Amino acid sequence: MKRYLAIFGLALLGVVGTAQAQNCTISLEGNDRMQFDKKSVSVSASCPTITVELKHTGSLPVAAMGHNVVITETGDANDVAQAGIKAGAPNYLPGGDARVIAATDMIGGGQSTSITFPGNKLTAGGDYTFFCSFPGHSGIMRGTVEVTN
Ligand SMILES: [Cu+2]
Repeated sequence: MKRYLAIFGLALLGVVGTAQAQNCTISLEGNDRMQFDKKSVSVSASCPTITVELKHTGSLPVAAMGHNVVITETGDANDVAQAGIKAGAPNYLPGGDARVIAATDMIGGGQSTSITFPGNKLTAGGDYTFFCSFPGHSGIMRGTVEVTN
């Protein structure tokens, strides 16, 4: 009987896990070859809080190979990246820009950083992009943020 209960319990956990499937963390790695480890990430707009984690797995200093993660609507990504270059070091990000939905600190090799933002800043099914705003990086270091409910 105990065994059946255990199996039933596991099955139930499986069903609940699938039904919620809420992903509240975006986790990315950047390296010394100017690459993120993912081309797309998925996150749930229903999360009260979304965490963006960035780990720089390289060894080059932030001034030479800095990485951050900036999230904007896809239509704003190029303009925000340009504004970031104008804004200059160390963050390469326009201050107080409403088009920036979320942005981590700029970090160098061996460092990690994370930020949180409210899930309701995203809309399920919307068209969002993540990119690195370090000069020259956003063309390659970018990907899709898929937003589910
Ligand atoms: Cu970068």
